[in-house]
Amino acid sequence: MKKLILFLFITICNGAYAQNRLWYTQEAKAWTDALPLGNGRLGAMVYGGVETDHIQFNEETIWTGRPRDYSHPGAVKYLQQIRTLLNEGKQKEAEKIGMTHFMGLKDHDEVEYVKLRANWLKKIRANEALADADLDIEGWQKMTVPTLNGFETEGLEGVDGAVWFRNSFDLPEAWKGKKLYMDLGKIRDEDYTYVNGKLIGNDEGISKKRHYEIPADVLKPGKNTIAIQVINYFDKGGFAGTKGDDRIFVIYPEDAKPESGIAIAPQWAYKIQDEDPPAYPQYQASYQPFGDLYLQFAKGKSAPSNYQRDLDISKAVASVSYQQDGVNYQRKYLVSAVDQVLAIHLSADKRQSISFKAVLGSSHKAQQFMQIDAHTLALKVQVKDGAVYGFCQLYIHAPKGKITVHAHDIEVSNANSATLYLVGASNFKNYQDVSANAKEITAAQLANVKNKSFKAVEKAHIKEYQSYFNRFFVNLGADNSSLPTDQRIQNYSHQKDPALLALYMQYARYLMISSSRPGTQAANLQGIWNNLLTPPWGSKYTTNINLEMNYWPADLLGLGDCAEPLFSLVKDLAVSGAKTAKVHYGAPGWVEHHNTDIWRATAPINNSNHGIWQGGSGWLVQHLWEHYLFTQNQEFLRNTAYPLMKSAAAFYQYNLVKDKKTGWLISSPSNSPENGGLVAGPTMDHQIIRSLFERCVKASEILGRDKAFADSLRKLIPQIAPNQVGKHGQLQEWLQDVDDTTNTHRHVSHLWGVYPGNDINYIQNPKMMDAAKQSLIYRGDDGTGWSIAWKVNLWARFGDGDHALLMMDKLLTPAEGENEKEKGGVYRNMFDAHPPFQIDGNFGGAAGLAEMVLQSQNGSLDILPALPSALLNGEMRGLKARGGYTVDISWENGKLAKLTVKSKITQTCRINYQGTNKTFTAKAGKTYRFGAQLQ
Ligand code: FUC
Repeated sequence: MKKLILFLFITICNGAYAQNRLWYTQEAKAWTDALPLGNGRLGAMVYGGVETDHIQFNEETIWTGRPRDYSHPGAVKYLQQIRTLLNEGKQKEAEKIGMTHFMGLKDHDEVEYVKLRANWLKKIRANEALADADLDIEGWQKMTVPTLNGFETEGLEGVDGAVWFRNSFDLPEAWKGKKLYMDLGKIRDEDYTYVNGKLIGNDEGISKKRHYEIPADVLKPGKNTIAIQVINYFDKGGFAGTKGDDRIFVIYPEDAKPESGIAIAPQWAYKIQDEDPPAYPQYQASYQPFGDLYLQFAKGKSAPSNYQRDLDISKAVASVSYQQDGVNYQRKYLVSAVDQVLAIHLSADKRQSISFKAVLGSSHKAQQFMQIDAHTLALKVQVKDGAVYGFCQLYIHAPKGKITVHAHDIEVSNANSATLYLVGASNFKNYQDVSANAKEITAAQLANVKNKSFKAVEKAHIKEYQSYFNRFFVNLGADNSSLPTDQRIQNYSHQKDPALLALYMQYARYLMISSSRPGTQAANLQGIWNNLLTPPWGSKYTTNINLEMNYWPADLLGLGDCAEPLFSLVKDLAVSGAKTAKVHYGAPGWVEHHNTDIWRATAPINNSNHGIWQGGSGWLVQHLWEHYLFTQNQEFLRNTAYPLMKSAAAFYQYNLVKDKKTGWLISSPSNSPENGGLVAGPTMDHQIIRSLFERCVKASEILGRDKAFADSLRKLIPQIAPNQVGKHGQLQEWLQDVDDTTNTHRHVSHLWGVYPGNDINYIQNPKMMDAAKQSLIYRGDDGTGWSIAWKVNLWARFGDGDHALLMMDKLLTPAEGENEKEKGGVYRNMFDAHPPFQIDGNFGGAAGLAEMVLQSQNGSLDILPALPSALLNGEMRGLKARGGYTVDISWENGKLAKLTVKSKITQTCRINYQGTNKTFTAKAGKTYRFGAQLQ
């Protein structure tokens, strides 16, 4: 009997373990193979190499830039002119004025930059010695080109400036006296190309393929040298190849084709000439990596065996284990919120067999190492072109071992085990203040943790982490987790492995708990994980879909408190956005356009054809309203949500203008996010504004205040341009019926009203729902990661679970296909691929899976509103619903089996299960159980 209980216990534990586990039989090669850890503030990516382990780490406040004002003084003078031009149908002219006078201010003045750049260029061009034909290039470094993502991925991380590349070719006898051509593909950003010391070509532009003529008289018999000065002003630099199949790095005579030419050897010698170009003007700041910790071990005598690397998301602990030379090694990694530390523990089953060097490093050029004491090494990094520095301290405790702290590393020999504690902080206090003392902060963190055993740190960490994680449970059936996760993704189908969907859901929760906790910064485009100095889209906050999507699953999946950083971001934006409202629109209240960063930028950026979009503030504050609906926390509504909603509404109240043709109130100038250019009256804006006004009215009723304000909104609501059905049966994306049904743009902005909004639904406006669905059909099923995730939610709102599941399947396709070409899907570590990595898809997909099982936007608990027919059996426990409900649902054979409802407050509860209704008074805190027919 005892044995049976033990067996059952082990089976259950293993089952639960397997379900919440990502695991691999090899170390990470790419960054997107590495396993993410985080405590909301510190992030780490674990590669888990046997000989060299790499732990890349982040701290959420290390960004470029500085506290500053982003609004463009005088912009408001052009507002009317832009509106008039749009009214007259002169979009291009309106965009031109917008671009010159209405965009936010860049960090570093552009006019000044042009001068500085010209001077710098003059300086580096003055020295052509590195082009000399006979130059001795002994000692130059080597690089294989092309590098599609620039030379920064080949060891020149962070290098902006001038880099010389050298190579040579032998002139075939038969080509003597002929003029030749040389094709080099794309070069970022500018190049000066020499053959035998003579300049033969120069061009600038990252998308132009370089095709140069080599005059016959430049050539000589035998060896000819090529020297190219590559100038990279900012971001990626170097030979970027081509995306197509064109043959490049080839030389051929004028009368021949590239195919018959001679290939230039892919290995080039290079030398950095100057790394200090003038700072590039930027609209907004970028999130930065912090540093890298490498653990270097001696090469074993034999090859390692039984290698495993995993991440247990039920505990937020990663581990690596393997055997080598008769010893079993184990490594554990975690980032604790309790102790604010990245903790690593190395152990072995043979005494004194742990020896390694822990090397600290960073891609930031400005770095300073400090030997703190006999166990501790510190590293300070200064962000280039920015006010922020990061400071970290690595402490090692290694029983029975010898510890030596060197200039850049700590060496440990012959220890029984080793515990590494890495603490890190920056000087960032808030978006207006960078006066924190990171050295003192980290010293205090270290003093707190250093005398604790790894076991104690791990125990406290797991307990705290599980206080979030254990609030929700999901089981969707059959499980392929005996396969390593990368193979599991390759083999995925919802029939064979529906448990991968469950893992995807829990993984999103894991990512949220790890990247967004009360008191931290909001999860950015990459959560808190980033290894690049110039990450895609600055790894900042895009507010025309991405930031909002990050928080779709928060309340729904029991992590409402993890949305606190979003709310505090909104609070800050309301301050900086009030300035933008005034300076750009002469309006009260506050406005946020389509992007923000850690300094709380709110002015339009990038380009007037999509940067002037007024909807950011209106959309963001609805997250606060929804949080109130989910939690029924009146104090939150009174003190936090409503004041921010009200001031966001005040902006639109002032800023809506009467459309001459229709008489409706419209939003102008604006944009249907990133589609169709600058316009007057995009549908999405009106849905957002109408919903915001309605919700403000409700909030004022609940709170019993601001009656006059609510009345003024009430009057405006019916005047706002309504949703319209167009000639193709679609929901119009714009005021005019101009939708192109072949347009498969990734943004589905006009469907905001269906999801995440509720401006359109089957109860109030079924015809409009049909039109919205038609629009989605026209848009198609493909897209970037987040676009697919949005469509999962939309199909769930349309009640079509099978289509929603089809979209989930797409979200789970491997991002890396043949030919290294990436597409929307998942990487091996289950990060969402836009591509590249963008975390929104992870969050949006998880929300979509919940929408299939429970919806609550229409005043009732809608049970299994979009259950895919293929997900026959399953269970979700701990789902949250508007009204303050916690709901557990299980289903069998596609039908409801058990339902449990618990309400936070006493209220009338309506349940709707596929047409069967139940209404009763739910008492606060009492649990109600129902069977298959809601009986
Ligand atoms: C918006 C989207 C892009 C990307 C970027 C971060 O601009 O249109 O697809 O997600 O944000």
